[in-house]
Amino acid sequence: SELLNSISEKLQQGKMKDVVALCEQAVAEGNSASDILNALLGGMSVIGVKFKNNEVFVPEVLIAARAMNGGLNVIKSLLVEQGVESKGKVIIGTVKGDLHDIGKNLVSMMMTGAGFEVLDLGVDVPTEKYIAAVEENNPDILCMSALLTTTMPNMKLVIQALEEKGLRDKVKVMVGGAPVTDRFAEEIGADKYSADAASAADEAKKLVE
Ligand code: B1M
Repeated sequence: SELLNSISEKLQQGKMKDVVALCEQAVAEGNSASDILNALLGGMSVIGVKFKNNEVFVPEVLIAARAMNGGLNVIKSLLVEQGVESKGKVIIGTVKGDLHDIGKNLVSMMMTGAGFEVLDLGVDVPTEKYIAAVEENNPDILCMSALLTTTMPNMKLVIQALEEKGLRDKVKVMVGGAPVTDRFAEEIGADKYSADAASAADEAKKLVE
């Protein structure tokens, strides 16, 4: 629809206020959360291609990402139909050196929607912070996100630190992010790789069953 197209376009222009207002309008007009999400993701993927081709640069991508997170916040409550009883506890964060948070935020929302209690450690999370959070909160699952080939190896460092602290068999480890693969997950000793936020939430449910 025209409204969903303009969400995508305003996102590409980095107009956060417009994106938020249009998303609110879309919700009010009865559009589904997944249609609105697809409009947001579509806009972000245009930006991703332009970024790769050097047609836009970090500042433009950053304001587009802000608009994306603004739109996500509007549909959050729709994505998250309240799970009554807690399925378990999840800790999530983007690894050290990595500032990408959109995918992580989406995974966090889907996990919440699936009934998990989610503790989000944010971005650029050092190994010690993951370890301290696991020690303090005793989660069922630890989720790590990485969007850069240069920060992916930090996932392995966290798993090694869990092993060294004798915590590895107390928590399931899930990993994801654009450059991460099933094979990489296996290599570093993670329990599960997920390609997207919805399947991450499904896999999380299976892991705690
Ligand atoms: Co950056 N960036 N970026 N960037 N950026 C990428 C990732 C890149 C692929 C663009 C490109 O060149 N084509 C490239 C990485 C190349 C590589 O390593 N192979 C790149 C680069 C190079 C950089 C900088 C180095 C650029 C520079 O400064 N020269 C720099 C690094 C900064 C840093 O982190 N230290 C940088 C900076 C930025 C911004 C800050 C400007 C901004 C981030 C803002 C923010 O997040 N708040 C940004 C953005 C937005 C992108 C792109 C355009 C979009 C990423 C995104 O949000 N996608 C991206 C291009 C692309 O991916 N095509 C790019 C939408 C999101 C929903 O998808 O995050 O993949 P994604 O999440 C998915 C799945 O992967 C999965 O579920 C999600 C939803 O289905 N998933 C998980 C994610 N995490 C999971 C965890 C799980 C499970 C599933 O745990 C269980």
